[in-house]
Amino acid sequence: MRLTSLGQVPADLRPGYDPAAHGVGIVHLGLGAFHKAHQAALTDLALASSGGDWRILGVSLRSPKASGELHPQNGLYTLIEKGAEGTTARVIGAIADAVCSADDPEPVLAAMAAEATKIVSLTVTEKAYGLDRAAQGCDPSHPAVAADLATPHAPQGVLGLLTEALRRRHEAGLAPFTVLCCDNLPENGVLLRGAVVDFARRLDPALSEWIAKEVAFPSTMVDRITPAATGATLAEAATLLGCEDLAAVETERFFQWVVEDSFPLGRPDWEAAGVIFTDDVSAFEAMKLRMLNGTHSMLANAGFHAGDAHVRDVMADAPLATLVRRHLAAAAATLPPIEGIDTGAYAEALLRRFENPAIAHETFQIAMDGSEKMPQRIFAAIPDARRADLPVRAFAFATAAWLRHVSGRTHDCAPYDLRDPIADRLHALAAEQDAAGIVAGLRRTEILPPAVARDDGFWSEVTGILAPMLSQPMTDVIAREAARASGA
Ligand code: CS2
Repeated sequence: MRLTSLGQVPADLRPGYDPAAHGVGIVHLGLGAFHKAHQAALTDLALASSGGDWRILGVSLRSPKASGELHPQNGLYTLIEKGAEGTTARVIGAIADAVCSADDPEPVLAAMAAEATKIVSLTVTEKAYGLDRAAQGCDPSHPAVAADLATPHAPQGVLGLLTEALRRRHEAGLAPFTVLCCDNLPENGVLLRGAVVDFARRLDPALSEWIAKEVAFPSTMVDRITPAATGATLAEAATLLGCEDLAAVETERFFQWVVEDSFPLGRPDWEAAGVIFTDDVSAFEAMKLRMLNGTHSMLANAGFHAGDAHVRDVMADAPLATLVRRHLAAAAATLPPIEGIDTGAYAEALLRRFENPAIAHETFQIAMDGSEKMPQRIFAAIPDARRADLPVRAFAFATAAWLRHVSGRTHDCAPYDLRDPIADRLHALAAEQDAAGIVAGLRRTEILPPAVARDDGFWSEVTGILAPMLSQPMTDVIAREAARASGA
């Protein structure tokens, strides 16, 4: 029997409110495990504490998998929270229904344009937006952006859906919804605002001006380590519930959500769930991107090739764990101070989170989409390090490890797919080149900020680290680097 109603759920796992008594006020684009473990779970707590019509219509953009799992369960799913101190679980009632916009964008647009919708939130991954980061606009060569510019009334992509829904509201004389970008991008609200305004300008300058003037795009920092659900996750949920739950998700117990408080049409009482509201998220965002995500990218690219399948395995691999600590310290040193935050304590907490024995977070998963992740996680820290006269070795190592991954070399590991939106370009740049050739090729791309591309000293360090990574066992390169980092 499959989970379809709360009547099947043991009393101690049910939400602390009656979901049916609350209407939908949020449309969420990007119905992945992260949304279910983070924004939906925290909205669930806010509903239990303070009520309101804040349930969520979840939208899968491309693959109908997530919506196909949740729709037959009436949006219900089990959230399993795991830490060294044990496991807790509860069923989330915040998602009212789930649909897939690739099947038919019309119901999604209708929901976004409905007066009851006050917020459209997004976790679609960095690559889905079609951003031109340097110009703070949209990238018209991105496949979804190009398609939606050609058929703006039947959009499939993020910018197309947001713009068409906002157009409909404007035409109907309705106030715009708040757009809440929850992806790991620096100043994510500002970036998304620039992209939507630019996209709309290409179709309708008056609409673009209205969006620029009237639509709120608060920036947010989101954090919760959430691996993709596995068969083991579903089996655990079935044992807890006594029925089948194909949409169950597992995550760590920790979460953090820092949000700029700019919601003209209101929002759930997220404070009640522990969300932090602030006027300026950017310092928190930089800390999280450079320390958590930057270290994640380094350890994933290096660890995958050293035979560490999961982050917890990396932490048990002493030389690589030394490089994890070095990277956290190097990243912390590039950050401006944040009132009330001790980056040393944050680094210690991250080490414990990475070690979490109950979470099997795959290094291969984190290594995906490096071209979209490296700029804000690694490259952005380099000019700050240079300005403060700090060493850049940790960032050079992280960059070399990414280039090793991109190179496709398999002299010491099994063959793997390079998963990246520009995998073909990266493959052409890196396959069959020596370290100097790969570095020269990368320096000619737009992936690097110009100041970093020009930094000869940095690239000579990267080349020196990458050369042995292309022919020697990664474990040997890591062992030598760890010895150097510990001053041995
Ligand atoms: C990870 C993130 O997959 C990745 O690239 O670095 O998903 C990370 O687990 C989250 O940002 C944690 O909040």
